[in-house]
Amino acid sequence: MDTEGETALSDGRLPPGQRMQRGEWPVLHYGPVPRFKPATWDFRVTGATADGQEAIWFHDDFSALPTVEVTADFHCVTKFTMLDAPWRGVAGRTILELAPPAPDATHVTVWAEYGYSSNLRLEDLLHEDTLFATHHDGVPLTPEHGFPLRLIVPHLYAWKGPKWVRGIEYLTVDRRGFWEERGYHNIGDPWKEQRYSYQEDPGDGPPL
Ligand SMILES: Nc1nc2c(c(=O)[nH]1)N[C@H]1C(S)=C(S)[C@@H](COP(=O)(O)O)O[C@H]1N2
Ligand SMILES: [Mo]
Repeated sequence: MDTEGETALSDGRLPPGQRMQRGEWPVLHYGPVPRFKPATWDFRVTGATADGQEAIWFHDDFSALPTVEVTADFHCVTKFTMLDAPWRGVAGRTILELAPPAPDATHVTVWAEYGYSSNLRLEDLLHEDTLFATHHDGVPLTPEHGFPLRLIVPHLYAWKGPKWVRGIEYLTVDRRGFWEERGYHNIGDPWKEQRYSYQEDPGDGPPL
């Protein structure tokens, strides 16, 4: 595509400091790619739930939940942006409705294989574009992109979307996740260019 066309296409859609990704969708994560084991896979909702009980879905049950389709931009803190990524999966708000939080819950930790985690405000999970994605571009996610399930939070940097996600934990006090405790911003809004924890304002996150 010529430069002018690309500028028109991305006009107003590239957050500050981001550039458009050309070609292949990069694979970025810390550690190895886990192997999916359908017999033992589950998705758990723990922590401050409304009824004090854990909710658990095994893979077949999770696959039967209602799905949504979302087309959204994907912003990685390493500065690449992918426009119009087509996802399918279970809306964040569906999980919140089926396994609601206690009234005093304010945040969640999203847990993935090997202990990777990220923290979000409840409203980030309720955002209309947030989904637990099973498919990208009409086909199941590949193992390296998070099969069988990953979170997508389009309005935040992509590290806020764990691949190989296994559950959420409701929190009554915010707690930093994996990258948030290693120097990345607790909120991670790309439009405010909230990349690093040293940019946090008071109230943006728990003390480091
Ligand atoms: N489990 C897990 N999920 C993860 C990560 C990770 O290290 N582990 N990295 C995050 C980061 S920094 C980005 S940019 C996206 C990259 O997703 P992709 O590899 O599908 O492009 O995954 C996010 N989810
Ligand atoms: Mo990233």
